[in-house]
Amino acid sequence: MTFSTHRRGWLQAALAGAGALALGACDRITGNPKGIGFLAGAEGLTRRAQRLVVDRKALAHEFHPSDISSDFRPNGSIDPSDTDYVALRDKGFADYRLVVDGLVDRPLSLSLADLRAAPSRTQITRHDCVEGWSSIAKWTGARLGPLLDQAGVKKTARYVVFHCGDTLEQTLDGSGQYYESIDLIDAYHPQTILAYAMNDRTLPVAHGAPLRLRVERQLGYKQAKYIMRIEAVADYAQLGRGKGGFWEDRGYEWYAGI
Ligand SMILES: Nc1nc2c(c(=O)[nH]1)N[C@H]1C(S)=C(S)[C@@H](COP(=O)(O)O)O[C@H]1N2
Ligand SMILES: [Mo]
Repeated sequence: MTFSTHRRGWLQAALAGAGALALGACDRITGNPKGIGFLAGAEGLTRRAQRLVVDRKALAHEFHPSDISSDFRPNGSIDPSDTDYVALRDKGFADYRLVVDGLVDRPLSLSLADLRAAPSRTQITRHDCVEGWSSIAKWTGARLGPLLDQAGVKKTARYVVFHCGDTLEQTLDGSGQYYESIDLIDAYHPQTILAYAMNDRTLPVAHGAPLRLRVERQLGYKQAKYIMRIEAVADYAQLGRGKGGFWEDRGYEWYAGI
């Protein structure tokens, strides 16, 4: 399966989903003959569907260096005590490998040097936590899209899951390990990066060293820190408690788009 065929596949799936949404919107505006005329036509539906997909692809606002917060607070896990993580950290992450596997043709195991050599992006963006605070920082990292292409994501994959190195809640069944998931539209968004630097310095442990996600059209809890493994999946129901992320398993929305 080549990437371009695959890409068409998920775009078509996204368009079909958006088309269904457009029908819902069409129902709601009955009484507006002009609206019905526009939306009921196949061409109108396609146009509206395309607009919804285009919205998901829009860039998050990028700020000026003078906007960078001097006091970006770390949140959630800030110093993981998990044995495997501590062992990596104590060696300055020299033995770190990012695993990319699951529904891929070519599983990857990447060192930090590999990640730093991969296609990258730098962006100054605002992080919005559901707790009601925001901070602005400059992030540099490897773009997720090209890495997924390198691995060859299979057509059956619909999400990518980020398995993290920290346990945020002690539970008997291990479901307290942090994880997150995003769909392929967010995964291939140009501002979606695996950040290894923050404000031009190596990413600090408190903010997710050695690698954390920046998925700029989503809220704070989607920004997985301490990423150890990225798994392409068809469904996230089998993971954790089945809701697609640590906080989703505890009641937060899976789709945290902003
Ligand atoms: N692995 C992991 N990722 C995580 C968290 C966490 O506890 N563990 N907390 C999330 C939440 S709620 C927020 S707001 C951000 C905080 O990122 P920061 O520490 O850089 O501020 O990380 C998110 N990603
Ligand atoms: Mo958050």
